[in-house]
Amino acid sequence: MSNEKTLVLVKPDGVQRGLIGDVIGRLEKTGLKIVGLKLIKINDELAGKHYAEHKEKPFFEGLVKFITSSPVVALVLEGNNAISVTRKTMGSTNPVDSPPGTIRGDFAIDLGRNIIHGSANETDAKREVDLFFDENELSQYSRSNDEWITE
Ligand code: DAT
Ligand code: MG
Repeated sequence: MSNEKTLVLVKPDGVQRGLIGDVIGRLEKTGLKIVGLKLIKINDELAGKHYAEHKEKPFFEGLVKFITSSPVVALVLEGNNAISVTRKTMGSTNPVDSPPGTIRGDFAIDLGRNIIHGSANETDAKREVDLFFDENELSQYSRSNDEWITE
């Protein structure tokens, strides 16, 4: 068990479809703490850096076009196992393989319109949080119910 930060994006499809509240609500209810939050339009440069690992993939161009097409909500979640808890709450990359009860399973039907991004591992999480947020945009605070969430 370790305290981690992870980057989440409500992608352009989630924003356009009015799912910001549902997506954030599900993540919030896990007990993870929101320590950064903003609505931004991703440009080509940021998209290229964010999706650098996919540069050579045939779907890269479409992915960048999609993620830059309309604003996203970027958030940083913090808590024990924040990365894996968020990935579990999101579901699988392809919504078709994502079970009911997961964000992608409940709200999406297409691989290229899968509503949400969440960092895949610790290295990616650190890189992605730094890419999207300045240090002064992140808040450190405690909640009155923290002891009812984490032992
Ligand atoms: P994830 O978003 O679950 O971390 P990923 O990092 O492998 O998945 O891919 C990033 C995004 O790219 C993914 O959310 C949707 C899109 N994508 C992945 N594989 C794809 C494919 N074969 N065809 C089209 N889009 C794809
Ligand atoms: Mg990924």
